[in-house]
Amino acid sequence: MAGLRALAGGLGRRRPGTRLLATDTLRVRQQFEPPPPEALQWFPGHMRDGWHQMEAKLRAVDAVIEVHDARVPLSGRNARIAQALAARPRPADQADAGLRGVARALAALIAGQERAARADAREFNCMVVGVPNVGKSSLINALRSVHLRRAAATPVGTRAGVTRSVLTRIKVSARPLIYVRDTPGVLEPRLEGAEAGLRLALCAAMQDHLVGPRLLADYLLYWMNRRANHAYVPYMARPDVREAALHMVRGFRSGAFGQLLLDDDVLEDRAPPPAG
Ligand SMILES: Nc1nc2c(ncn2[C@@H]2O[C@H](COP(=O)(O)OP(=O)(O)O)[C@@H](O)[C@H]2O)c(=O)[nH]1
Ligand SMILES: [Mg+2]
Repeated sequence: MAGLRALAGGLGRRRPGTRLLATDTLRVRQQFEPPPPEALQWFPGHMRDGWHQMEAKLRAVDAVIEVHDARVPLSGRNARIAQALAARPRPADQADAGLRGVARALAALIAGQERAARADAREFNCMVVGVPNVGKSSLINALRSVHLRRAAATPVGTRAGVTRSVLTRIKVSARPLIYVRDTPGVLEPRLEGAEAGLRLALCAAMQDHLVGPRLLADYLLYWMNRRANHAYVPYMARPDVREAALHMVRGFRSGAFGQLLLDDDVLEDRAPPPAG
């Protein structure tokens, strides 16, 4: 419970002496104090360059595959990408389409494509875009492995910022002949609101050191509490409580609480009756 109270009160917000709260009377924050905007601004040089490279290549591609993280389907939308693609036909969203679904959608799109300008072109060129760390490179590698049974051609990473420039074309299918360009993830230079930024940061769309684990955990805690989702309690509280318990026992053994007579009550019962 001590762990729960510390968590429910928000990291670093616990006041000493506050009463333990039972889960059913848990009072949680109704608002999250936003971090300073600069904590969530991330548009480093490689993104700026990547964006210009992408814009330049956009005109030369037959299709754009926009990859989204299902945990942030809205916070992960990049208005700049949407604007740049506004003039192009957009196929319906392929939510949860799976790899074969994506490949099918791509093939259908390609089959129906007006290619008046380059009707003689033999191959199709696509570009994969999306915010950082959303699975763009993984998708390309998976398409390549499903269609060509070839090894990975573009590096995948758990951190944002692994793909740093618009890479050369990667072949992902032979019939029809399809090439895909990987791109660096781009975040908007100015994010829409702190919560969108924190949600993206939780999904590792920014490098963790920028926002910091404390703010990330605090926001996640706020988010879960607001939804009465306490799944973090067994996950978090158990090791915390054990650690706290060990600390307390060690403190007792080392005399940190003074000389405590554990048997004081038993001794009192046995005390001889007062004389007289
Ligand atoms: N859970 C889950 N993780 C994925 C998926 N696709 C990629 N990942 C992981 O997300 C991380 C980033 O993938 P990557 O392809 O490098 O993303 P990119 O930055 O958009 O190119 C890696 O740790 C991948 O293993 C997916 O569909 N589901
Ligand atoms: Mg990548």
